[in-house]
Amino acid sequence: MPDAAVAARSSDSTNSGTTQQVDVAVVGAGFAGLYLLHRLRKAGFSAVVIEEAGDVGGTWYWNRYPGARCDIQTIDYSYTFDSELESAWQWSEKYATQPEILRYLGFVADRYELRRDIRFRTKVTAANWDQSAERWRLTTDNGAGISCRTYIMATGCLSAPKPPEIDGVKDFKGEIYFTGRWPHDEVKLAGKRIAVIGTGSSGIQSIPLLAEQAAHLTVFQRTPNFALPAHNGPAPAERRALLEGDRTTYREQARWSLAGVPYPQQMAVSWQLSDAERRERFEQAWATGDLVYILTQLWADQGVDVNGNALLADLIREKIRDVVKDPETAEALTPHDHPFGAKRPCLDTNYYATYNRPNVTLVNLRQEPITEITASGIATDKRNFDVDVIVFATGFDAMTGAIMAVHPITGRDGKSLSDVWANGPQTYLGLTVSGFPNLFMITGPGSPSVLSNMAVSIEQHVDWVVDRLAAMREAGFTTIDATETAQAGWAQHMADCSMMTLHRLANTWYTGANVPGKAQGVMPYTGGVGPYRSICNEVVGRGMLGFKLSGPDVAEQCNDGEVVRLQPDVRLVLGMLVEMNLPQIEQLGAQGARDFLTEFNKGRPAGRPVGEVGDGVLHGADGLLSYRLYRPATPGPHPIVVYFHGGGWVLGDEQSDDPFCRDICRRSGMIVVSVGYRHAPEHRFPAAAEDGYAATRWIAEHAAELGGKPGPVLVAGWSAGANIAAVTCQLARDRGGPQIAGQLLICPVTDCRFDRPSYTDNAVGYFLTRSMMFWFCDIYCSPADRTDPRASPLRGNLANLPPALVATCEFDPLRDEGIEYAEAMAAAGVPVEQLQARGHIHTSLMMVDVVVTGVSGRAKMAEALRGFAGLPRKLEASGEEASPIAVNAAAG
Ligand code: N01
Repeated sequence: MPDAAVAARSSDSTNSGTTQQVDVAVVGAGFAGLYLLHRLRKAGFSAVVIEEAGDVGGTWYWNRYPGARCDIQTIDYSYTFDSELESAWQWSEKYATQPEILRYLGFVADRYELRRDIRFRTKVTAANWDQSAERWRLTTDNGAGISCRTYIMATGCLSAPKPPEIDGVKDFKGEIYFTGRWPHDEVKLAGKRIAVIGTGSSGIQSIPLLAEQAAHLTVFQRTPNFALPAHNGPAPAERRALLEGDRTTYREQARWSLAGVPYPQQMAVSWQLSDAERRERFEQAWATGDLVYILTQLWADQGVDVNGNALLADLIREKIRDVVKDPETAEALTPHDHPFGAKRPCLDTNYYATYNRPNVTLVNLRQEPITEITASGIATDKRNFDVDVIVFATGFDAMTGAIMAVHPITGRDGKSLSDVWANGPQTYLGLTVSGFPNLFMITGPGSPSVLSNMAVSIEQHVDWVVDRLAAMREAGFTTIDATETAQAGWAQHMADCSMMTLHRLANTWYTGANVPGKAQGVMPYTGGVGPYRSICNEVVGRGMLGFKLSGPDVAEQCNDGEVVRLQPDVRLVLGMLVEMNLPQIEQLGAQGARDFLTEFNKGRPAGRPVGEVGDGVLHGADGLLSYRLYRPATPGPHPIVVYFHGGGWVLGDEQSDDPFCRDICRRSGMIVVSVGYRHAPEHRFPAAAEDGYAATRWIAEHAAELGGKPGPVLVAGWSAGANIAAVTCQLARDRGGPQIAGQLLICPVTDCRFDRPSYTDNAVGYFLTRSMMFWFCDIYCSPADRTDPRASPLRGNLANLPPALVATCEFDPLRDEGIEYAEAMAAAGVPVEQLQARGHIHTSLMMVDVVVTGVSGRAKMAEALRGFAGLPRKLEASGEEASPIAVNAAAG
């Protein structure tokens, strides 16, 4: 239906008695509610919007404090659903002011004649699901109740202001204002003594303007925040040209980006850049004045690795010290308690410089907490501050406040949403809650929401919901409810995602920490806007996976399951591999496959620096073999780990697992010697196995020359390399040495058979395929050789082997034989630890600085190696929490 026709048509709601009957009721007439109403009408649904305010605008209606602006560039913070609307409105500034954004939303409401279906100055006082009628019954504080098939919360994430939580507020005789509920009439502040409590975005935006008017401004700061200069002005011409040059591509890139703004994934990692290069990137970002840019574009590890993040945070701290003249004030304003970006950073105009004004005082509440508010001002445990005005910039009960606390919502079987969410919000996709049929949330907890450009996330949610409602109507379904399995799976996926970024390391409103007594946990989805969009699409593509659909005249439909079982970064990697349309390795021939692997490995992040990397040759079973040695930066001698690379006995060499060898060297504080053993088909079984054994013996005998600690060595390997490591342990036991203190087997081949369930479950789709393993085994050894324990160590004698850590991955054809080997060794009396990596694939643990969720697994491996060597399991100051190809994001 053309937009003009939609505008001319109002929703066809009816009043039966005192109840308004509609298909859909929406709470909130902000960015989300307005677009929702437009889309619902266009799809032919009758709809009403209930809005507490006197007009449209949502957050931009209420937050009228001096200095209120958006901090995502306005050309990105706009509706994109109608190109005519885009052409009809020109933003005047890079970051529009609150009045301009409110005018824009009013313009949108007028253009599509939305106001006539909005009930202003009305609050929903209760919402109950009526099971027999399969409708929501709403009561309101102003006019008729509402009966609707579908109830949608477009309430915004930051719309329920937090109470002051300070005693004595009622005693204060002066004026009190909340930034989140700023009066509509002019507030006269000139010449007054003003106090501001709070230094989040609202405080930081308002403080410079309040200081210009005040006789004196006193800022009460509990936690300093990172703020970056906005460099506001006209919308940057370059960005505008980019948008106007190809609007469709620009908008589409935003939709598939990580933060909802079209910036690419940054690939360079901090340790590949020199100090000067990092500073240059930083200064350029500082001059750009763009939050998303500085949050995502400096280096790939800035948002996911504490060390990579600290490099950036230090540069920002330097800037604060440069601007603020009084060193004590500068120090008080400098954040040290959270990684940059883990708490929502702010964009400012003259914020830090404001503290150089003679009429501004900063009170550090960490040193002198507020004890009470008195009739004349604010008392700390050290001083009294007499003021005329107190501005509370103390924030919101974010994400859940407006949905849960504003009115009781009662779902199926009388379940209350407050009870269901007592320990934190439970949702499926951040859109729905199991047991609350036909209830949707726009940008709810569990969706990218505040970690994204809200405009992009709102449009995606609205489109998804309205498209589903239309499809249900088409198919005759009248109710939709998420299953508990799907919801629990989403909670797991959320938890997995939260391990990829640093948000979990800060006490913020993202985690509920700002509200006393609120359940704690990262509430927004940290996996990124594009990945989230693809998951929502996948749910639809898989027959509304995780939803129960029913209707009076159709059979119930329920494709139950979890939409994402892979770790989030593994899912991204597999997606990228699919897009690369890689050849089937087993069809390339051995040399073709080797060439392919060499090329492929060029694209991965280089490993991190270690103390020294050196190459040499050693004696194998039948001649010289190359090796590469990785030495820690710490003083030696260090225990030695003999390492065997993966590659199905056919591919790879002593350098092909380079990032992993570096990582394990750094984490364990041990020398790693990676051995270039002989490969099939040139050298078939048992060449690789015998080389493994001979190399281990040679390294043990030459430990001192290699700078290592004489005595037992350790062995480790991945895939076919883990097969060689396992075989080496058996041969060393049977052939009188060398002494091996422990074995680390990562996704080992232990039995050359292909009939275990993991071979069937994971036959294709997870990089290592069943047919690839067939091919490797065929090249390496004949069927008759496969019963030899040097090919299939599971068939050997497992008693008296060195202690082992066996790591297996859930989505790996080799999973079951690895677990079986661990269990069989344990049954034979060998001390065995297992690491079963949930949601991982065969290559996950090797993909250093790509699969961030593999970090904890590698940390455990290093600990186990240290334990085998008789060292304390934790290496002092092992530091990094690994990094890239992941996400950090911003909000708007
Ligand atoms: O709220 P906040 P906000 N005693 O929670 C302090 C968005 N936004 O309204 O950190 C003393 O960030 C509290 O201290 P602490 C944006 O997403 C966007 O500023 O809890 N102090 C903190 O300093 C933003 O993140 C724009 O220790 C108390 C401050 O009050 C979100 O809204 C503009 C206290 C609250 O900061 C919220 O921002 C504005 C107490 N009892 C907002 N209680 C844009 O530019 C709290 N504090 C788009």
